[in-house]
Amino acid sequence: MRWTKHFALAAVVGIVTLGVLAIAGVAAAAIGAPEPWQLGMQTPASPVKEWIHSFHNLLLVIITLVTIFVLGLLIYTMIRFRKSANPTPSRTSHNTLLEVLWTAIPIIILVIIAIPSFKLLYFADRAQNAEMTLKVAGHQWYWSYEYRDQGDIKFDSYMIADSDIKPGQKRLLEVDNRVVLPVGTTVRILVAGADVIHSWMVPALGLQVYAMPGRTNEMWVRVDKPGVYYGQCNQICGINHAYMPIAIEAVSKEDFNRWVEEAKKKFASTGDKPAVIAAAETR
Ligand SMILES: [Cu+2]
Repeated sequence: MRWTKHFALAAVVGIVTLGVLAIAGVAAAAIGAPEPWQLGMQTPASPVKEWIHSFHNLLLVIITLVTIFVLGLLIYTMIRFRKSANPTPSRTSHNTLLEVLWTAIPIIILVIIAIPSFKLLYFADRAQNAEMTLKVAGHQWYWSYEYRDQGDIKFDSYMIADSDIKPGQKRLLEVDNRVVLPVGTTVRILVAGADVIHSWMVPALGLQVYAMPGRTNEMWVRVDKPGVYYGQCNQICGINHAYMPIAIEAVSKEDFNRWVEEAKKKFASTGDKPAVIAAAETR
């Protein structure tokens, strides 16, 4: 049965190649934003995301091995026990050893997955010794932010419309007022919804928090590298759901303190909304 072996080998090579491509795609992605033809997740830039990333890679290895094993078993069975090679089938209906194995091995695999999964959930859940707090509120269809520890800075953040976009700005991702955060600082993030359910998601930082009306959800972030990290609302929240992006600018602690002083003056009077958004809201 030489062609059988060749076929099985080709299938294994194909699956392994796909797995390697998926991991390579992760390594090639740029910081903080999606790329054309990107494969895999964005490069991690926070401790939570690093962990999510390595957990994803562990799952990728496990799922690849399981898939190769099941595919090999299927191909072997189809060829070895086909009618012409096996005209009088066996009438065996039980095999205690096999039954114990095919119950125990999947349980062991699930436990191997569950342990790092629960550790990660608890790690991401609450900030240990947070140094500052950012309050986020989801609105139809923009975000508003509050820095209570920095003299109560408050501002709204709207998407830059296609008609106003400048060269270099990312379409559907750039906003008028970015969230500014200091790098290397543990930031507690409190998220709520002002009208309907939204979700505040920034992939490169491993952030995804539901913005529920009447409830405050918590998460935390410590941005490792300065840069701009983009995200979007990822809970369908109405007609402009796709047009309420998030942009986080991570800067050094000195630059952050400078920004705080400027922001106190800049956002002293808030409430001005771009005409496009105001019109959409009253529609
Ligand atoms: Cu939304």
